[in-house]
Amino acid sequence: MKLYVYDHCPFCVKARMIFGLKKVPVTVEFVLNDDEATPVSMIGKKMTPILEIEPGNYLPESLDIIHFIDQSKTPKLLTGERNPAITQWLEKTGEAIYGLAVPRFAQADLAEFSTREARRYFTENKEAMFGNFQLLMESSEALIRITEQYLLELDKLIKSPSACNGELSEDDFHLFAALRSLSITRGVKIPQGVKSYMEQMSQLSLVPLYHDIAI
Ligand SMILES: N[C@@H](CCC(=O)N[C@@H](CS)C(=O)NCC(=O)O)C(=O)O
Repeated sequence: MKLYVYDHCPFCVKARMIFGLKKVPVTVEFVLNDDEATPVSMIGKKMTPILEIEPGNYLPESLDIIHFIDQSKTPKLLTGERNPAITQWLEKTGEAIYGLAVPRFAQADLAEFSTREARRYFTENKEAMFGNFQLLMESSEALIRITEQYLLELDKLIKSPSACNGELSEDDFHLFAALRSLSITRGVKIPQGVKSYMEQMSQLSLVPLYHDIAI
């Protein structure tokens, strides 16, 4: 199977995670960010992640990919209950986490930006959604301070480094994807419980954090 992704894309992170967690082999293909033709030829629109189950048979949508792979082989991994407090935490923190992460992605050495045109395409599209990147970078200090407060709240919600609610659930995919995005930001103080969770989930899911290239 092949999984078509952008490295920065949190939905793609969720889809990549299930392969590592479930130990199902997959070839991860990074699509250039301005390559509209490849995803459109597969699923009729420009969107990743896309799983190529077999040649010509494509499955989009991160949650559909997660459940498809989880059901493909026993034992099923997503057996835990969700915690509404994790959903609420993700809703309230999204603006700060992605306000920090998105302008940094635009500067990072990621596979989907290996041409100048692809990086420019991302910058133009995402500035229209998130606002001017230079201004966002200038508000980093304030955004980091709010995020650090949020992380202290999250530290109390995480029950285990290998599953935020104690048993693996959809919450882990949403939460790790957001925290992995945050890891592109240098200088954020991360409480020990959150740090252990990020490191353990990264190891189990085989999705590396961005600490080495953090900006
Ligand atoms: N509902 C989809 C959302 C996927 C999505 O929004 N992907 C973004 C990347 S993060 C995308 O491909 N956007 C088009 C673009 O970046 O040009 C899923 O869960 O897989």
